[in-house]
Amino acid sequence: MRLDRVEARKISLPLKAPFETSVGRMTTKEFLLVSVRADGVTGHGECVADVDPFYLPETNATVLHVLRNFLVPAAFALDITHPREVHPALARVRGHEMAKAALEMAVWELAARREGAPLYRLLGGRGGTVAAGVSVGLQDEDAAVVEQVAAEVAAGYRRVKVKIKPGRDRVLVGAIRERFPELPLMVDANCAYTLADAEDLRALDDFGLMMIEQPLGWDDIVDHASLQRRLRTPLCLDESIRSADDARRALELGACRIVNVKVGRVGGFAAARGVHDTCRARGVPVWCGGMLESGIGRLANVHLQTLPGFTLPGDTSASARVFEEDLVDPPVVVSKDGTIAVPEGPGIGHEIVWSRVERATVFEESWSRP
Ligand code: OSB
Ligand code: MG
Repeated sequence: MRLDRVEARKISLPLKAPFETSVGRMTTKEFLLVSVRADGVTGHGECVADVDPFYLPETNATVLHVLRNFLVPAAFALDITHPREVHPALARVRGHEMAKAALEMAVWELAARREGAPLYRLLGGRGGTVAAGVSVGLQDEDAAVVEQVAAEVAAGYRRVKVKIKPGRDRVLVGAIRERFPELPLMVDANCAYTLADAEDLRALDDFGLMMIEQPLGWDDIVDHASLQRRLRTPLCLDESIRSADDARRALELGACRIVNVKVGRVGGFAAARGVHDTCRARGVPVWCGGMLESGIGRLANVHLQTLPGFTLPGDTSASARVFEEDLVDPPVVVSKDGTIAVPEGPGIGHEIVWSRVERATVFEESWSRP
């Protein structure tokens, strides 16, 4: 299979409510949707880069640059027999995992559509349902976070994650624990702490958290290993894991006991499966993170987490929590028992509503095979 055409469109979707983490407050989701076509069939991949480089270094602008000048030309040169071949073929480009992932995910989705099969089948997963967790942002008042947690518990989510930062940790988590003593609860710091804050993080050991996600530097595993030795609570790495080798090194060093897998952060489905396999071989649980994706990326995450090593609920929540109107129909819904049905249709398995995509598109650029 040779790709005939690649298209990248920038899409802007207002969030229902601002989402605040230790790195800032987001009000609009702006992302690139990459579409690839071969023999009249088109597949789609949602890029997880943002307008700013505050989560990881890539931005929508760097993704577009790297796609246009390096990744798309490399992809046009390939004769693809299986989508797993794409990631290694892009290895000459160092880093830029989000750009690689968007293109690579689109090829997997295309391959699934060509076979008329749901994405999970190509990935080696299974049908059924996946367990849904939810990520709750910071609010000006702790009481507002507690109320939001209560709403998510009532909606049926199987695990709640709350964002923390220095000065907004022990008291907040204590208030949630007081109201929900048994709730599977975890926190995510998005790199806001340093080793000098180890005692503040150790204070969280009292709350029986499932894990503390990425407390230290986005490119660190050494300090995380020191910190893990001082904590009872398992650490989970997000930002620091950008390949299967990163996962192996982090586990060898004892930098974490759980890994958050995001397809977009590690360079695509093949790499995500690599992280999954590396962890599974060592008995380390993984779960699927989220990037406030539209339904297109959200469904890709649903399919990924049907792999057997995803033993903890992910950050895949219902579309309606985040957007007034999703780009897919039906939207992603979470049932009262806190699960999401794995689609059985071809590719991501829900229809993309092109009229909504068109309305949300800010600009587009496309390339044809020379
Ligand atoms: O650190 O997991 C994170 C959203 C954007 C960027 C980073 C993160 C998040 C979330 C939200 O926690 C997960 C979601 O609901 O998609
Ligand atoms: Mg995180």
